[in-house]
Amino acid sequence: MAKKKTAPKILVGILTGSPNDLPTVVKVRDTLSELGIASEIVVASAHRTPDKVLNYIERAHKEDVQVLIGCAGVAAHLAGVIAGHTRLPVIGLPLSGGVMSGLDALLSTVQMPPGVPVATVAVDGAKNAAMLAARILALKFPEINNALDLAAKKERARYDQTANEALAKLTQK
Ligand code: AIR
Repeated sequence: MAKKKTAPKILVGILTGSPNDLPTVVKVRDTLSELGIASEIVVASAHRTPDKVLNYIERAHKEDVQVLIGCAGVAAHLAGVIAGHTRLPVIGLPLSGGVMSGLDALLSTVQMPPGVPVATVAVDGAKNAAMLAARILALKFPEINNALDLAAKKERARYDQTANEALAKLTQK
């Protein structure tokens, strides 16, 4: 009988404040999965569904999730609330939208009181939220460290090639 495939262990929990955030937030999950890291997205708001946020954190502790990412726009307190309820590393991803184009979310996420850190990435910095989570995980999981090495080599090759092509076009003129 064929062996049943077991689902990969979720290492990163990605929480986001609204279903409307998903077009940006899905890029966090996609970047993680390119590195072979399993994650899950949960829509839960620090203000609208605070019970859901707490329930997820409890489950994440039980299931040994290693890093949490809180994504939200406007009065973006989600990552901060998560950090208040866990000792896991928390990454904050402030999202644009609203009248202040993400500056409100950036300040709401980054300006945490001393003792309760949220590692905040740029507004809409989905890729860096994932890369930072991967770097944290690489301390414990050598295969993730290898995946990051490989990704860096590929990125370097892509960069050099694009630069060479752009310079070649200039000299043709
Ligand atoms: N939000 C939801 N609950 C608390 C906050 N800060 C954020 C969402 C979304 C923005 O409010 O993360 O970016 C607007 O949400 P909506 O659902 O009205 O589009």
